Amino acid sequence: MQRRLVQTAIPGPRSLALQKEREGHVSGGFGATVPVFVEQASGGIIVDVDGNQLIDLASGIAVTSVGASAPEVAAAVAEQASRFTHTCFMVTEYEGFVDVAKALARLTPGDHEKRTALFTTGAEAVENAVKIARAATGRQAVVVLDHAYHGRTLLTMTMTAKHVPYKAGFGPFAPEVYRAPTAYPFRSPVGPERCAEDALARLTEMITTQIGADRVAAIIAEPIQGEGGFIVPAPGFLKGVQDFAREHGIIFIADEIQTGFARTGTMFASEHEGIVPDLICTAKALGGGLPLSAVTGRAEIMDRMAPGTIGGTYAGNPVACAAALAAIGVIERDDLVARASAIEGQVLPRLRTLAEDVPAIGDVRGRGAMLALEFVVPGTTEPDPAAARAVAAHCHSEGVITLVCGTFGNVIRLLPPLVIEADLLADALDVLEQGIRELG
Ligand code: PLZ
Repeated sequence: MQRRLVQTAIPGPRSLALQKEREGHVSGGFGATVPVFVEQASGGIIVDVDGNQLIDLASGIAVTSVGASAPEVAAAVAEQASRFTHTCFMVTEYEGFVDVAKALARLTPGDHEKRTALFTTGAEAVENAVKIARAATGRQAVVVLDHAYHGRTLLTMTMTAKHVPYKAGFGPFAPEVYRAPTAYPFRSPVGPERCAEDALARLTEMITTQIGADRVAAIIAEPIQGEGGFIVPAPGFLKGVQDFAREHGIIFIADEIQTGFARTGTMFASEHEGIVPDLICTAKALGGGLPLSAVTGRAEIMDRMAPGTIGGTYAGNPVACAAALAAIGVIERDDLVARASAIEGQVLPRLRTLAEDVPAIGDVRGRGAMLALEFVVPGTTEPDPAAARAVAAHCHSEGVITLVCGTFGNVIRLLPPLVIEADLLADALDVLEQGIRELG
């Protein structure tokens, strides 16, 4: 049984010393949510260099769904590394790459014929999905949504909505990226009931009148918006977007980098929306902690690409592929889809009850093990980022790792490893609840 243990201040003296050393060597451009240095991590616990045991409600931002040192992943990595660490798939090939492609064809939504291209990071998958959509359609425009997050590279940063910290100072941005409305029920100008139809009408009007649908290569959407605030789109919105895309020969891309691989209580969050994306971007949990990303899509789109037109030195690295196959094996064997639903069942009702008591909680939302609280000035919908920061700070000092997100910085998000023990999660929720009640 794992348990939380806080035996020094957080960060403790050894972390503080390392932090000081870091400051002299590491670019100041990196933040640190909880400035502790890690010794070891597994299941739902991260052990720091001062011997504190912190409960992990972040999973390294939705990566370590099977835990940060799953024995199956560790063994597969060691076995592959002892045979070869790298060849470059564009030079000489290896089976792991093909096996991951096969697994993605089987697991992603839709039973059409699929092909996969592997890369390394999430941003790289999104960049390549855009390249593929442009090449396949001969069109240039890319439509992204309000509150979107797609990465930090030049193109994906352009596609990302939020100015600070992702874009400020980093322009000029990539051309031919257009932002359309999203269906954010809590902040819908017409209320949650009419949110989907209203947002869809504005999106289609914007595309038709400002871009021209016949110029659009792709519309890309996160089926639950992650960094933007764990926004679950109003029911029917994404289906409407997909139908519009189909009608106009636009490729519909789902960015499932954060939502994929059991996280939301289905293998992919697109399933909740009844959509079958033409292309789907995955990363994060795919690699079981190693850097691996993918674009999986309709064979007729993916095969338009001539040999040599996409790739990368490390694209689909063999050690990362071995880790991915092991992680997927654990997700399926241990039915982590059901585990994510069980986490929702444990957490969501408790957060909803809490929200009835605490007027600073404006909204409780999410699916599976991707859940969030949005903080507002009581009695209004005005975002209260200070409240979210205060709750997170309380959690951190008590040994619970929580992340803040959202366009307005006022959302606390919960992303535990899917293998977290129920008692450990309950303890983390006690700490969270205490921090929220102390807001007064
Ligand atoms: N698309 C939906 O969530 C990464 C970013 C954290 P990379 N999200 C965490 C940060 O502050 O950098 C993400 C995502 C979605 C794309 C990405 C990008 O994935 O692997 O970070 O490039």
